[in-house]
Order: sequence, then C-alpha cells, then structure tokens
Amino acid sequence: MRAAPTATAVAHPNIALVKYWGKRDEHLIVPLADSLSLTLDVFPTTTSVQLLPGGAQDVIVVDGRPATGEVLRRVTGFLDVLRAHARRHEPAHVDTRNTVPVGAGLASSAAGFAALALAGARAYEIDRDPTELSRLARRGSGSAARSVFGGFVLWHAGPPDAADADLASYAEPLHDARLDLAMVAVLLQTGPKSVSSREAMRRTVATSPLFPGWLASSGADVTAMRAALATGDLPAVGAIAERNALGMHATMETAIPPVTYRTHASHHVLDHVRRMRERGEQTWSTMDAGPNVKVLCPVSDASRIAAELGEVTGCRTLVARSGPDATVTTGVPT
Ligand code: 2P0
Repeated sequence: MRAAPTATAVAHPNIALVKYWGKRDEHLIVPLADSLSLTLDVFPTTTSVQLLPGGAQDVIVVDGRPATGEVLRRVTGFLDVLRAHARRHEPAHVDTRNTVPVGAGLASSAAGFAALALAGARAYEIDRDPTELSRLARRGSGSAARSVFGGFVLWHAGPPDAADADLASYAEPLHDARLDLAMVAVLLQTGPKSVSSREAMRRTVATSPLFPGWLASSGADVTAMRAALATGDLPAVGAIAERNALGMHATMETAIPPVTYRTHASHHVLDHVRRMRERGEQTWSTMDAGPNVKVLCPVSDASRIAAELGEVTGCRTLVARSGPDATVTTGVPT
C-alpha cells in the first residue's frame, strides 16, 4: 500500500498590541472584541499532517513525543473540524515541532494551530483562501487566526448579532501599517503556566469587575492603534500597547479567584522599562498569559536595549521583528 502524501506548513507566533481576552462563543472561539498583533520572525512551528486511510485513530506527536491530555484533545478536536469541512473521515498523523518554549506566554498555540490549519487543510484537500484559513485556525486557538498572516494583523470579532458568527470572525493583514518595530523578549521563565489562558479568560469574563471597562476601552485602542500604525507613530503605538496589556492583567488579577501571571521579576522589568523611557529611550512593555515581558522599541535600538535588559535581569533576551505569512512548504498537490 502506498503511504498517503504528507502536507507540511510553517507558522510563526504573534504578539498582540491590542489583546484578545474573552470569548463571545466558547465553542466557535469567537472573541468579544477585535484584537491587533504583530507576527514575529522567531520561533517558527513546523507541522506535518499525513492522512491514515484505514487507520483507527489520530496519532499526534509534539516535539517528538506522543501528545496526551488536553493537547491531544484539542488537536483531535481541531482535526474533527477539518474533517467536517472536508466531509471525510480518515484519521491523521500529526507531527509538530515547536521552537518556542511551550506554555510560557510566547504564543506557541498561535503558531501551532496556524501551521496545523494550513497543513491539515492541504492534507484533507480543503481548498481555502487565507481569510478562510484564518477562520479555520481560529477554531483551534483564537490567536492562531492572526498567525496565518505576517506583519501587523487585525482579527475581527464580528458583530455581536452576526447571523453567522463563524463567518464574521477572521483575521486580515494591515497593509497600510508603516512601522518597522522591534520586540525584545525578556525570557524570565519558560516553564508551563499554572492556569491556561483559556481558563483564565473565562474566569476573568465571569468574575472581574474591571473587565467591562477594559473591553470597552480596547475597541477604542484598536481604532487608535490602526491610526498610529498607518502614520508610523511609534510612541503612540507603544503607549496604546502598554496600557492595553497592563489593563488586561488588571482584569485577570481582579478575577475570583485571581489569575496572577506577573511575578516579581515581571514587575522589575516593567519598572525598568518605564525608567528607561523616563531617560529618553523609546521602550514600552507588553505581556501575555505568562510572566515574560516583551519590550517594543525602534529596530535601530533593539540590540542595545536587549543587552541592558539582559544585564539587569540576568535572563536571556531575544530580538524579534516582523515575520512572514504562514506557508505550506511541502504538500499534497491541490
Ligand atoms: C492575545 N492571548 O491576544 C492574548 C493575550 C494571551 C494574552 O490569545 O482559548 O491561546 O485557545 O482561544 O489563543 C492566548 O489565548 O486562547 C491569547 P484560546 P489563546 O494574544
């Protein structure tokens, strides 16, 4: 018997400048608000999908080890979404290789599900344009919708009364953005987090008294961020990104029970970035569902700023810039 051909895709993580925090629809993964991100040029994930005609079940391998528990459940659930679209039933062998530390708030699920969406769609012969692929990737992990595209990307929540919520929520690249931005990641901790972002955002929406205010302001943040990107206004981009991220952390820290991703080390970096700004550097912080801090700055200053933050913290730093679209690298011909 001839083995079924394999489709392989590569995707990069993205970091939101205006965050996604809270779902309108848990099953379809439709967010409560638009979000806006930068896809990075570091930490690619490569995923291969090979169909197993006659096989009994999916086989999922992550970084060389068989997946178990929640990861297995989520990947298999996503393959079920692909199979429903394709009206096919074969199980698949999925092999995914991350280069980003998993579960550390550096968006491994975004790159992972974007790569899986592209490779899986090709393997199951689902012919979709990139917008439609972003909708599919969203079903695996919300932020994966944004990793389908390179550069600055807007993910539409879609109107709350949309007749078809799935159709209304997709990502698109922002071609009018005029900014060459660097992001210095300060890798304070790279272990898995104690509370998943999925659970953390659910708890925040349900219990934080600060959440409605943050959600309302994030709509205005997207509008202001788009304008600042279009004019290349780095101080405005930095200020909006920092207040949006700190606001998001305030919402989860006031959930019941609280979710606290910020550690003493995170606060130390946040304070230092503020002090650098006071002495004239162009530096602004953002943080995701983990303790690591990412610092926005001009490309020309990035290695100097990374060196200073490395010295102050004793931790590894890494400079990222704008990265590419997710792509199918080898595949079953369509
Ligand atoms: C973001 N994060 O906009 C926000 C900011 C974390 C903090 O998207 O439940 O892994 O799979 O849709 O995409 C992380 O959430 O959550 C995330 P699910 P996801 O980047």
